[in-house]
Amino acid sequence: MPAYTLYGAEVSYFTGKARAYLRWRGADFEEQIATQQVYRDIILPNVGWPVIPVLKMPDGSIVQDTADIIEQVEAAEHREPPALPATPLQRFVALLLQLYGDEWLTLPAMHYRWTYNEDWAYSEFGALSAPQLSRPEQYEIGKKNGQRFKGALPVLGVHPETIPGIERSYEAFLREFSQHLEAHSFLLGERPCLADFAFIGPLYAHLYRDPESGVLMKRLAPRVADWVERTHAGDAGTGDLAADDGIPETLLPILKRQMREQLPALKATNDLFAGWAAEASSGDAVPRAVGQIEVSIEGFTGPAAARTFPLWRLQAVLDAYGAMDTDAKARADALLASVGGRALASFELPARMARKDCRLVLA
Ligand SMILES: N[C@@H](CCC(=O)N[C@@H](CS)C(=O)NCC(=O)O)C(=O)O
Repeated sequence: MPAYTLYGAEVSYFTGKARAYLRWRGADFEEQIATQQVYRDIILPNVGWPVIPVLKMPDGSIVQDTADIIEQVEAAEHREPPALPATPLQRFVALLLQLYGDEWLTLPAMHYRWTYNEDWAYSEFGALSAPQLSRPEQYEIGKKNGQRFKGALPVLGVHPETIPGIERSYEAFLREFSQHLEAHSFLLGERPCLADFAFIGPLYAHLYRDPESGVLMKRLAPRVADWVERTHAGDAGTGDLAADDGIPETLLPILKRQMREQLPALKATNDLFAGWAAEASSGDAVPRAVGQIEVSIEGFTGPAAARTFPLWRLQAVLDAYGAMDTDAKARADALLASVGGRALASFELPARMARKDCRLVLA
């Protein structure tokens, strides 16, 4: 019997991230589709809320959240090279790109799926949750389940007012990533790392595999489609990360885009989170959102929920920054200054968070 079981789905953003990582790691795993039964018998009793992917470890324990999955498998497998870069600046940038892949590229991924691939997505959702039913019955079930995900669009900031900005930004991102891939096989050099697995989240299931989105990616950025295929297959690459803890120059446009678009949203969320945290106590469950913010993408502005989970991913980034010695911090500061991210160096979360029973709590 394989050591690990990944419960997930081909259509799922974060299952793609976990799958690409497990393949690259060479972990002995099998994947089981998260049918209605799996949700009822495995996910809900162990996690407490309906979410994929979850991983069953060799000792039978269940892990939810892809960052925890990667961390726990890394600790159990003891293999080289590590998924999280060992050197300080690359580690920081990998976590920063994880924050971008997990919590910002959700906007184009979800927009293109639900605007251009809606019926297809319903059929896929139905087929995975009830494989025994007929296609029309699956479509009806898929429509019911899919509504929950489509309903996330306004929460994320996808509205008629922001859609032109989301599309402009995504197309520019594809150009920037293509230019990077002309020089390097993966994000931080010639082998994949955490940042690549995080980018697989949006760029595989939604933006490559959803039919209309896949046509767009292959037309505008065949190199990105090729990177998706390699990374999702678990390709080990042909070399190592950039030498001397370096950050490839060709990544700077992507980091600039992140600082321009995502950092203001994090800052606005953090201000609301501070208001909530001032009244809360250690151990309190952190709400999934703490009010409403505005997001602004390529000059198109609209409302979004002030989601707290991105602050949790940000906490990992800030911890990596805080752990740097003077030399690494100076290099990180120079990098941040060159990408318009100075504000990140002095970013302070009002309170620390932790995860308890698969939920965020105040530490
Ligand atoms: N932070 C989680 C996110 C997992 C997630 O959002 N999964 C989606 C499917 S790809 C889901 O099941 N969402 C249900 C929900 O958020 O209520 C991770 O990294 O694993």
